[in-house]
Amino acid sequence: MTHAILDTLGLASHDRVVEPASTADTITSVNPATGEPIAGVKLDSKADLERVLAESVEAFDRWRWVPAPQRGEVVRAIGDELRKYRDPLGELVSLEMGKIRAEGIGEIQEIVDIADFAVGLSRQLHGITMPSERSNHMMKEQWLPLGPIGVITAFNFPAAVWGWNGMLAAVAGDVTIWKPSLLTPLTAIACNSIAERVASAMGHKGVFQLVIGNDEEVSVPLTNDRRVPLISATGSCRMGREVGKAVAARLGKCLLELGGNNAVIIEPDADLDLATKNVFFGAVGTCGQRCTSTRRLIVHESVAEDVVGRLEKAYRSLLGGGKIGDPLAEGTLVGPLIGVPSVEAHEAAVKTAVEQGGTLVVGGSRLDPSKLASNGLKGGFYVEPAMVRMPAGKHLPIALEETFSPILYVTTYSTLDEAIALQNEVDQGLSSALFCGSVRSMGRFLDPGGTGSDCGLAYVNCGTSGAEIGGAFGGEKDTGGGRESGSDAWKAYMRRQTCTIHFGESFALAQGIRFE
Ligand code: UN1
Repeated sequence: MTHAILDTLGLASHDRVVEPASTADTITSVNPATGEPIAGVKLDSKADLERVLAESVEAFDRWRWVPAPQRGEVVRAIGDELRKYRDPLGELVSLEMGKIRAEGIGEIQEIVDIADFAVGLSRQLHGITMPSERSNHMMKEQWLPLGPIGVITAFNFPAAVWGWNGMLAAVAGDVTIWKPSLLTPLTAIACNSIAERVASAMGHKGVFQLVIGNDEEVSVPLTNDRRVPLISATGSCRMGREVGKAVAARLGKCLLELGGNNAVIIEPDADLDLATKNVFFGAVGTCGQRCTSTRRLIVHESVAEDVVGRLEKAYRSLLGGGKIGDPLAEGTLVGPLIGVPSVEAHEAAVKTAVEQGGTLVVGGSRLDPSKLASNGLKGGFYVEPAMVRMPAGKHLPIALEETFSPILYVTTYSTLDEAIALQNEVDQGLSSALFCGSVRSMGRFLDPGGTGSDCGLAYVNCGTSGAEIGGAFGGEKDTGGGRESGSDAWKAYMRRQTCTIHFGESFALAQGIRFE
């Protein structure tokens, strides 16, 4: 446990953080850039979860009484503290998850941004009023705190997704019980400790809870617990189906943010330089480990050779130029995958694509050990991002699946309708993008009748990843339908009450019913 970052963030002396070990009650956090252990983390048991649940219920009973704008003041102070620690926290994200430093820091910035958003929101948790059909009656809606909420997050955004949920939940009057990925527990401890420390110092202990444990001891009982009215879960479609089923069985609420299989369409009149840069970032950035990563390129046949040529050049300069490597080193563009299973899945998908008739244009293997050494790397889970061409106008079966690694499948089309049909052919519906020069193509893609992109996120002349916090984030179909972050996503963390008030004297029923 020699990392300076752990000292700066107070993790080295945190009572949950121990020497690396693999025992039943400890998990080791591994640096994907080297394959070496960073530190051990004590796991929670069912009994620990029970204690956390009881504390959460008590904390909720105090927190719900605090007026929303005062809850906003607490979130403001948390945002300020996160600003102070933004860089070391971002570096911890890079160390534990493997995304490059700029993206790690960007992730903490995303929490700061949503904290700011939530502070403003704390004075705007508006309900509407509506006219009553009866005289001397008034109707209005109000939004009330929901309770302790469960937030299950994935390794790829080990901090920001908690922020999106936790900051909104806090102004809403809820207590957050965070269950992070077991691949990134240190980031969770660091972020949650800051939030809980700041809130406690302002007299509000227990608003930010953390449980770290396996499915059987922690996730399953948390998901099944009726004291937790909302489970917000980010992860695979498989996980989402299980969580969704369990929560539905007790008629609880779910907010699901699951897989994506996002495409970019490039029209013949698009700015090809802009399009190529965005596709490249979307496909190889974060080593293809965003839900919003660009996985498919649907390019007009008249510009396909040009675009593929530009992309191939970019891939080759990435592979040859020492730009894949230590995520914390200056100049690195692509870090490692999270672990060995991801490396294996990457190679297997590329192999399958070729077997299914695809043509491998570039990349696709694990990074050659000799290249690793020449880049000053000792180990780690590195791969070459891959680009695979599919037959014209159709998908290879493998392209319909989400492989969580940097593989870009390319096909061509002749009409925009055909391209949109291809884009919508997958089960997932998270993010989509169109590059075009004409307002007609844009209108077709964003058609108000909904016949364009079927995704929750639709971009024009920008790439599929890198959403801002101000919009509602999430997707349709197998992506799960949930919305997090901006816009009116806060409503998921509150319950709506329709209030009808009679201030007259005469007995009156709705629908004109007489009951004399
Ligand atoms: C995810 O990959 O789970 O839009 C979230 C983006 C980020 C969030 C991605 N702001 O790419």
